[in-house]
Amino acid sequence: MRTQVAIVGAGPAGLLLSRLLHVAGIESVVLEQRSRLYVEARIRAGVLEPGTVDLLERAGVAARLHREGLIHRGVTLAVDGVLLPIEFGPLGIGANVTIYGQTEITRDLIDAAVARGAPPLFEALDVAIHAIESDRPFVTYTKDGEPRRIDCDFVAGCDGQHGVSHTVIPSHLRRHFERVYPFGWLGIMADVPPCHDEIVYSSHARGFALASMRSPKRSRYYVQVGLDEKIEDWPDDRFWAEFAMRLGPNTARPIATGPSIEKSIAPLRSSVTEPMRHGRLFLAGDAAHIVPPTGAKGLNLAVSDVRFLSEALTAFYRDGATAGLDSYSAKALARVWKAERFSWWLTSLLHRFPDADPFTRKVQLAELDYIGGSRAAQTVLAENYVGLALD
Ligand code: FAS
Ligand code: PHB
Repeated sequence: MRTQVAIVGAGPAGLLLSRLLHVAGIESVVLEQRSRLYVEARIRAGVLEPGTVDLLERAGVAARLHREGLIHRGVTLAVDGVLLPIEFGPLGIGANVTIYGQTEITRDLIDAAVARGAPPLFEALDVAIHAIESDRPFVTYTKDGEPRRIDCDFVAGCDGQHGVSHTVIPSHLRRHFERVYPFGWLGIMADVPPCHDEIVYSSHARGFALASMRSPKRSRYYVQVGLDEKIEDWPDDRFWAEFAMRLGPNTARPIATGPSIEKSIAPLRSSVTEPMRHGRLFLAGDAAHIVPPTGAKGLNLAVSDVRFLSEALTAFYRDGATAGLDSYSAKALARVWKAERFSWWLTSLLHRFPDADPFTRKVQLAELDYIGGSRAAQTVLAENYVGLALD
């Protein structure tokens, strides 16, 4: 088989890139190791920056998002139960965020790919990327036990944090930066009305908690847990009690409890692999960078990488221009590192670090108190939260 761009990974990065290339008249093939059922069942992000919504509109897959997505004009911090609303408009931040699950974006993109007769190649195993330093790269894989090969012009590594594409960059040219946090997030999904009309990030002496949602009838909640904790340590009753304690009595009063329909623990880390391009291989999304979900940046960074890469590939095929391809890594990384900083800062501010001394908690409380009284500090937080300009 031959195509113009071979894409490894059918997460939001790979699926959206394939869609945007199609809109520009460029052929691509998406290779995915998992089944369609598995990919569509994964529960992950929920907060979309305006730039993400804009690109999904350009891709022609935003109709359901506009019907079902929730517009949020602010975000709320809670400090030991005391609420600190941060409204974007009064701070001069004209943008809003949209609440719409990553699961739904994945479904919308797969449906669009199937509708155009170009579904991802699911259950494509043993993907290997070859000859990226030549102008004739190719990808091999196994499908239904049969070895297969795709010849292409470019390879997009969109295979996430456990993918293989970043390993194809020669190790002496690859730089890896990482920060692992001494805690994780236990997340639940429950078909109960959200306890608050905005997202609440709660910093509490017992630990961090997050109140989010997917719809007026479906809530998405998280509590910080230790790295040694297991899902079986957290029956629903224990989660609901701990979640209420960490939000504080006022915010917790409207909590409607109910059975969890999903419950999982995710570790937190920050990491970046540089460069995001080598020869004919381009990395996008979690394949190149991971952020702790505190700043709601993971999915949005994947989308901004895809914006830059799709524009660069479109310019190449339209008029042979290579400037976008040559500047892709530096341009994407400039935005990635700003989001890495914001996500690290908000994680460090809101979580209880197991080895922290009392001084550390006092400094956290002082910074939160400062944010509460400073328009400038709230503007900085809001500007980063809604997403920095895509210049
Ligand atoms: P993805 O990981 O989504 O997709 C990569 C795809 O590549 C997967 O389908 C995988 O099966 C496939 N793949 C991997 N190796 C392959 C191989 N060798 N061959 C073929 N296919 C291969 N972000 C937020 O903003 N908010 C959140 O709350 C949030 N929660 C998260 C919870 C978890 C458990 C995880 C892991 C991430 C979370 N994220 C969150 C971040 C997440 O949303 C990512 O940023 C987003 O999925 C990035 O999309 P992709 O880059 O497409 O990577
Ligand atoms: C979510 O709704 O899953 C969510 C919201 C905000 C975050 C992380 C996750 O920062």
